[in-house]
Amino acid sequence: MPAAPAEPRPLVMGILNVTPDSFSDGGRWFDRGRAIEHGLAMVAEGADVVDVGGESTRPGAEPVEVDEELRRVVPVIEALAGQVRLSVDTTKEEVAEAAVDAGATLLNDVSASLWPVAARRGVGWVALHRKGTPATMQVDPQYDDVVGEVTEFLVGRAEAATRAGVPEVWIDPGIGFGKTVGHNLELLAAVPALVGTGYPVLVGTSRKRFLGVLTAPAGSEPDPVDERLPASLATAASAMAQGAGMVRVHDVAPTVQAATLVGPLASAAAQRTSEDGP
Ligand code: HH2
Repeated sequence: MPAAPAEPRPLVMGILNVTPDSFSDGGRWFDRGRAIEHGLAMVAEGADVVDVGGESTRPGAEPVEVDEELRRVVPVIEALAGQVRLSVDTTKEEVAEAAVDAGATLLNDVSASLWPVAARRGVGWVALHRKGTPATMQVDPQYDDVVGEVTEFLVGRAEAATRAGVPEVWIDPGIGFGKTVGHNLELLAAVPALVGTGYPVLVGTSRKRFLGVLTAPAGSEPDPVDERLPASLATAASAMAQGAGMVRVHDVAPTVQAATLVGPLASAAAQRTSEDGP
């Protein structure tokens, strides 16, 4: 008997930072050959998208010149093209254009400004909310209503992109981009509000600092980056269970396993609710 078709699951975007200074894996994949190997390993683990970045966005990161960013990301995208869907994590138009030429079909844009490129090239676009720049964003971020402000900003950008003809628009609340621990938690609890806008939602919590803050004893240093997998999985699973269509992660295999459970769990919950019905 043929196997039943697998239930569709939320997508998993694997992170490939071709950088010397990313917050969790800086330098590990900076060598081109190792970056390509790591990209292929994530494909083997079930990544639906591999997100190639050549400039760290961590708080305080040094900006990277266009030529250097091109040198980092383009050969890696060329080498992986055809094996998996590729996105480019950039805020620079020239890099976005060259990445599309090399085979990327999604622009992952933490500046939420590159939709004209996505429209012109007919590729997908991710709009992320951030407050400030990497240099300033974690200096006392303030909101009156973080969920309302983030949602309004993202919908505004997504509507502009859709009007411009971008064929696929994702929205991302930008966990850790100008947000306190409390703001991050509020946004993670508000995924249904983002999903309710009608745009597919991408969430990235993987190994971020706020997880280390929340898991460490009060008043002590955050738990280290390489001890944040359980918290990364818990937050990714929570986002997916609330309707996020894609999560951006460093640890692909365990996240794919978690993603695979979301559909059957939702079906089982729906079944119970209907059995309990009036
Ligand atoms: N987070 C980071 C970078 N890009 N893109 C999206 N769409 N959503 C995110 O949450 C997001 C992102 C920061 O993480 P990382 O790439 O691991 O680190 P760095 O920016 O230091 O390279």
